Amino acid sequence: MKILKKQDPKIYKAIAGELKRQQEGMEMIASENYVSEAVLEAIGSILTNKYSEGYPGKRYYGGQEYIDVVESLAISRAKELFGAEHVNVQPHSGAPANMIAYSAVLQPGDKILGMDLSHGGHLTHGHPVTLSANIYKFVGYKTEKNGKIDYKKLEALAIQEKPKMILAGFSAYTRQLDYKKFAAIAKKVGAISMIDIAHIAGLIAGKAIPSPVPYFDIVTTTTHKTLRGPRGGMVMCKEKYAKAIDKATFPGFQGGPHEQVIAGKAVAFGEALKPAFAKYARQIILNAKVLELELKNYGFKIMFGGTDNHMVLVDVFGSKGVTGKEADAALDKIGITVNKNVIPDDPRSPMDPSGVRIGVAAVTTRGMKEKEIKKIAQWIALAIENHTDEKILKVIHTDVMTLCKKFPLYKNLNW
Ligand code: DSN
Repeated sequence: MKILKKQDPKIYKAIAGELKRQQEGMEMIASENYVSEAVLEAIGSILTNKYSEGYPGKRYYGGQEYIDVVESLAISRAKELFGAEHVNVQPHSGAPANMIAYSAVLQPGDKILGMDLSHGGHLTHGHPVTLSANIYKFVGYKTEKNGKIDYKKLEALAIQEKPKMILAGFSAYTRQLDYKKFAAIAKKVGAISMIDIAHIAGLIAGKAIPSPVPYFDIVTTTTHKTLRGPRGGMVMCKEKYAKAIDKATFPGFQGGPHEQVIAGKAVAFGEALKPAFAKYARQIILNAKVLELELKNYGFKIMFGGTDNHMVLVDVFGSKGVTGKEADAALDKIGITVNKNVIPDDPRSPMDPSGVRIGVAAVTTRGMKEKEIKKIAQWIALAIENHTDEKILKVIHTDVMTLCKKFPLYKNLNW
């Protein structure tokens, strides 16, 4: 970054500061990860200069011979990775991918059954503050006391509400969904089935958990969470919906695709097709289970009864009388970044909820395994229990930084 450093030292300094923060701290926000140096090179490339509205072989502007290679590779690798019939790699991120999917197959006012946000769903699955909730009518389903979805209840709700779409997927739910049951309910009521796999796409690609792709009409995802690609989105679907999805993406919702990011997606998909990625995905599951069990031992209530994926949702207020905001701040001080999060039907506000969400994908990318996760759980417990004791927090912070130094990031990056 020699040129940037000279030309715009303020921006350079902020980027260098962020790199140091990422290297010295422990990233445990469940939706974050570290891309490879090859992905960084692709997204920082001159592909950013090109406009390429349309699709490979059918573009509106000239000069697409190399762009078409990049986008075609991204599509074919995604198809191979997920076994999808059709893939659109142009969505800029997860929220656009969901809006594209809704608008491809629904009319304004149509009804969608989606998971309630406080039970682990996502803002774009029907929260009233979103544009999609202004256009479509969302009805929320919830989890039970045991943390599972009652599929009989979901079926009864679907029969009563007659939705046009049944939407599965989440951003803070931690259990394995029964894909076949979702698909069967959708079929029974004549609804389109859609699943948002943004959080678990890497686990599915790495075959660490089952794939929903064969069962659902439409599958949306981001590419930057467990999948470990650049910040972006993607829509997969059955051939039957291919034309509608492509049309809804461009010209329906977006203009020119970001081909430098699409190149980064292609590189990341190439990485995910290698055996090392499956190993990483399996290690995520092992690490998350250790985190769950260790935190339980330290007296924390783990929501939904535990985890089957890469994250845990912890009721810190119910367990220790410390609010989500206080716990988040204390963990920040020791160099462990998490996010405060609502728990099902949280009586507290989203700005200071009862829980924190903790994910292990990024630390797994760094190479941390069960032994390190046990240490991390101990530090998390100590920091939350002593969240007002600056001295203790400082000592733990030193330990966190020492561990991070043993698992360096970006060894070849010459910044
Ligand atoms: N912000 C992402 C997450 O943290 O889950 C989802 O949009």
